[in-house]
Amino acid sequence: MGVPSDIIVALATGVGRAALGIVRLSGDGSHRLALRLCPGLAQPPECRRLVRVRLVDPGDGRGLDDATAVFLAAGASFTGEESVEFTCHGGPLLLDRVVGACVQAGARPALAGEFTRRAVALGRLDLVQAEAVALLADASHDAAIDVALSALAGTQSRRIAGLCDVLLDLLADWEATLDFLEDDGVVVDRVAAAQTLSQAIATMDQGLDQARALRPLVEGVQVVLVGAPNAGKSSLFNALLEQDRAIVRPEPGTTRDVVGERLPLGGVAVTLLDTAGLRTAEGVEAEGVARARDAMARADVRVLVVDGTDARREGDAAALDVCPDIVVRSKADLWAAASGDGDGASRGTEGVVLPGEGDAPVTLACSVRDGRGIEALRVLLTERVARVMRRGRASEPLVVGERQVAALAAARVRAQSALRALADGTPLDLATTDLRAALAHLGEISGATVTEAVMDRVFRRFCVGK
Ligand SMILES: Nc1nc2c(ncn2[C@@H]2O[C@H](COP(=O)(O)OP(=O)(O)OP(=O)(O)O)[C@@H](O)[C@H]2O)c(=O)[nH]1
Ligand SMILES: [Mg+2]
Repeated sequence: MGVPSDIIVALATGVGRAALGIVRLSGDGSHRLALRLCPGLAQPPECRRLVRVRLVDPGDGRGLDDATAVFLAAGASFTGEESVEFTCHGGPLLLDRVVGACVQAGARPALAGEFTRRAVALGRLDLVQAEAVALLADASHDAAIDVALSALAGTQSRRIAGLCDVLLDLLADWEATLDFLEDDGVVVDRVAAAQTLSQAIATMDQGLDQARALRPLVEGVQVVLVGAPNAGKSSLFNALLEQDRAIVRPEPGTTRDVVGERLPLGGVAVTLLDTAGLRTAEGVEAEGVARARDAMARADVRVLVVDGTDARREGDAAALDVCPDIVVRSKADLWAAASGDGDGASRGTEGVVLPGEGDAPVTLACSVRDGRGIEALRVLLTERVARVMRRGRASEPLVVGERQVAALAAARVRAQSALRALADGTPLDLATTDLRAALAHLGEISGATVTEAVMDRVFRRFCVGK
């Protein structure tokens, strides 16, 4: 990672009408460049001191804004580079003009996440902390903010470093044995090493479990509607959203892709997903079914929709290989009216919730025609979503987000393989190779061993100005 030196500029605050907007410059020479927009300043003011400035366009001398400025020295700014921050009035057009004037004076518009990337390149932050910065901007729940702040303070990085230390100590022992000592008859205490490695793997397992529980808090809760074709999934999707979002047709196989929409439930912004009907299919429909299964595997709450008018078992959980949290028996207006008796769910106009035992799913009768059961379903979903959120809150994460989880999972696979080699009595150099690979994967988490391509992927998700 080379140290970048050109001057970048961007609006650091949100686009749109606001009281104030911050324009940020970073790079060698940014103080000198900023002075060209501040004819009232003969030289850079004292660092970190807020000064009032009249900003002018250095090209034609026209006034841009009455603003304030802070000059930051290299080593004392967010990026670690010489930086300037102008706090201007908040009009989008005005801020555009200030950014444009900086560009005219020689700055380059920053790429997404480029300020944070520079902070990482200069060692001000590691990749875990950089991702925490993005999480702070994207947080849709206050628990996500707590997680991000603790990561930014370095808690998570220290835990990863602790894990690396344990593996590094083992590696040092093993390599020393391989290089010098084995010939002299000195051998590694495989039992003690296996114990240490088992503990490290247990820490990794705990970290992966925590990350799983935390995921909905960080990325949002997903509720998926699944079931056989024509069961009434899209109709229910529309009824819950109270809008005509998904196509509903009498013929089975209408929905071909996963359709997602935001649904607020008890103060949590949930993503509700409608999916293709599950059946053996070919071509584009088979792709739809694969996507439905994928969405189901990732979802936090699974609702199985069963056509209540259909007495056959093809739409059941077992037949469809679905493990639902809630089962909706749809089209209650048809089967309840026709049968007149049926089970408890068929009586009255309100859907009756049949309580699930233990982990057994709760069953609910619904109709989008007369609205029965829809409110009861909403209440039930709200309760399930709250349960998912509670589970995540308890955790103190080792890793957060898909990228870090993948790296930790990969580290665990190699650590496990090293443990097997130790137990099997396999030559130590094989276990050493595995341990080195496990360490490299742990290094990916903090960014010590990532490629530029991975960095590109991480920072592409940031907004410009971060
Ligand atoms: N009477 C009645 N008809 C319903 C109800 N819900 C859905 N339907 C009808 O059932 C048919 C299928 O509904 P959809 O919502 O498209 O079913 P789906 O599960 O999304 O179907 P696919 O996308 O093909 O898997 C349509 O003709 C709907 O009008 C209901 O509560 N009452
Ligand atoms: Mg559908």
